[in-house]
Amino acid sequence: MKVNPQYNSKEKLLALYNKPLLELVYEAATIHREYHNPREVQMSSLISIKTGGCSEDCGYCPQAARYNTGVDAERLMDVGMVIERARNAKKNGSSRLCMGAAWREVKDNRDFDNVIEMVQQVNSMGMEVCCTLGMLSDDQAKRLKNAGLYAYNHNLDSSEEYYTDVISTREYNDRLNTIENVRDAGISVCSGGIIGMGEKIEDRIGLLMSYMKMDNPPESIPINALVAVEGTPLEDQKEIESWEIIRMVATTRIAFPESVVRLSAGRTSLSMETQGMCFMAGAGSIFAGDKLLTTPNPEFNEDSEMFNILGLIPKKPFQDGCQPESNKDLIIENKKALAEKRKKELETARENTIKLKFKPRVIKTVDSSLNEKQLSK
Ligand code: SAM
Ligand code: DTB
Ligand code: SF4
Repeated sequence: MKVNPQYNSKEKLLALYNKPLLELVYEAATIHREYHNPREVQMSSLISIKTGGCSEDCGYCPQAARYNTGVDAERLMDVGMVIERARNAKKNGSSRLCMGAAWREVKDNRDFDNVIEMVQQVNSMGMEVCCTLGMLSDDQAKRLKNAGLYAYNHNLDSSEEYYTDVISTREYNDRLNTIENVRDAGISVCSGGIIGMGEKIEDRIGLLMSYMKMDNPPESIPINALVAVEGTPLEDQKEIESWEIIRMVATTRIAFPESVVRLSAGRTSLSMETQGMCFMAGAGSIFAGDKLLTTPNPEFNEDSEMFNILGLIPKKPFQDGCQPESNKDLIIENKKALAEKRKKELETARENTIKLKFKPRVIKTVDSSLNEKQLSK
């Protein structure tokens, strides 16, 4: 059951969200146990492979170039560094690696070729690879799939109505198109939202309704609590109450029984008890490691202690789907072949120039013995 037909309208979902809290949690916990192992929680690590300098105006985001948040624009991280971080994440128990880039959309350039290589290499380490790189064309989605990408994260973030209050540089429909391209390429869809941006409860329900309307809703639904960063338009937003995130997780759990509900940004402000209620209500994943993309997150050790106390176990990779194959990327291979051809042409040209410059000495001889005598003089 991908979507719960009992809650397929705005009104029904709103009534569910507003149910007495413990009844809501009980219902969510019951559904969770039917579809998932309640002790398993996936640890997923985030790497910001391209930080800051983004052209978009997302009101929550510290990486938008137009806000003064102290996040500097950096170049794409090199492949070796990403692999080193991935190894560390795996060693600490993460079974998924999510690589994030502060891009509006992916461009067909060298940076994207490097991302393709990152995907190939991390997949070969036996981790689920996820990327969040902004908008994607269908061809770009296919290239990522071919490289071995397991999931793509692209959040709708709020209801269509509230979206325009938070972002003006792109439309809700642009996001929906990318999700469709990802889906069509056969990549697992990870899409969710943020609560605590000043939206109404109806907007939280509106977000869920957008997924409800899809033929195939996301396999993963991250629920982020806003991390209000100084310098962004949402810097003064007050922190959500703990029961708001519990309600949102529980409602999402019940509405999409098969999806993995991800308790994402904002955990540093949540007590272990609140997080425990979220796991009880169906959260099946966290981001692990002391940093999200640019903001703080609990340390590995803290989470490991929480797992021990709550009796949770880290979920192994590929429990919900097969590991994709990593195939050679034709664009990169063609570029390499072309570069090799150019190199050879250059070498031949260089050799020819040398030959031209240093013409071999020609000795005119009458007979070879005379020639030898002349030479020995
Ligand atoms: N640039 C790409 C994009 O927008 O899709 C990928 C990176 S972007 C940082 C990924 C997601 O991070 C956003 O969609 C949003 O849900 C989340 N995010 C960004 N800033 C946040 C904040 N301050 N608090 C909570 N979530 C945030
Ligand atoms: C998601 O929904 N949350 C993560 C991940 N997907 C990419 C990102 C959270 C970012 C929080 C702000 C920051 O650290 O810059
Ligand atoms: Fe750019 Fe993504 Fe941040 Fe928006 S959320 S400003 S697109 S990095």
